[in-house]
Amino acid sequence: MSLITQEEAIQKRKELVEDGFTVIPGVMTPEFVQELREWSDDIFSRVPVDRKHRYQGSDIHVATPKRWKEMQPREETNQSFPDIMAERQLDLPAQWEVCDMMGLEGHTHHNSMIILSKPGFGPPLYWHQDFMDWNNPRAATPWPTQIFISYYLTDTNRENGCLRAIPGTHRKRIDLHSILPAAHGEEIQSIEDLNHEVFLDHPDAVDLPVKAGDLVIADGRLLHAAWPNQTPHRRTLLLQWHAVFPFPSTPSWWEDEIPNVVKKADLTKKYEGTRIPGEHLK
Ligand SMILES: O=C(O)CCC(=O)C(=O)O
Ligand SMILES: [Fe+2]
Repeated sequence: MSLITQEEAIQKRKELVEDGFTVIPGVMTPEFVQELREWSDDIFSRVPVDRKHRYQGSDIHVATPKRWKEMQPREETNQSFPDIMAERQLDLPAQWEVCDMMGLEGHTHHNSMIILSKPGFGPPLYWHQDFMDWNNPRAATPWPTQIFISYYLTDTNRENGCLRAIPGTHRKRIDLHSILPAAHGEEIQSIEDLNHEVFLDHPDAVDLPVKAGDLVIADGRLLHAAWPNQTPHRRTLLLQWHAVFPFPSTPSWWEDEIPNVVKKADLTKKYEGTRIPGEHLK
């Protein structure tokens, strides 16, 4: 039996397109979550977190062993290494079933995942969006082309630093966009004052508390942040990046209008990557 009905999958897809995120409950089994918790706790007992990653909590990149071989020669560090656990997450059948039912077509990934964590009493995560191709007309698609798929390994709530998001900001410019430095760069990482506006509450923000093992899917363009962890317990998140609907392909189920800038995109042109939204965010 499927985790969700086809009707629910279409509803989740609608949320992802319109709000920029959606949650599918119970995609990982409690046993797998437990196994991943032990795996990641062991890594955290050995790997110190660089101060520059204090707001993200950590930034540990784990590749599948196959991918690691292709990346040679590359030195293994405690922040970047191969592990079969990456493959087991990326290949999770229930995840692929849900993505297929949602009609997330043409997906590809780089055979790697990221361990992000928030230690007990860890600070908040600043508002940011993670999209890196804002000069490209693909930034203007009404459907996602880059998504992050994540699983929290504990139940999350406001107290232990759950995720927050501002619905619709993957496609609509708001006041915050004009004051935010590029995500995860030196400027935002060097902010010391937790009362700085990059950490402030926003009237349109919503909390996204989840259960351990729920699947969170979000558009890479979405503004999101996380509350501080006010408990002594670590709150870990495993995150995968996926590309979907390779530009300029249109989802087979798309029925709404397609913006001119997308329809008339010059596919021969190269666009310099940037994390700062420009004319494609209205
Ligand atoms: O910690 C979280 O809940 C979100 C992490 C995140 O969005 C990031 O590190 O880019
Ligand atoms: Fe993020």
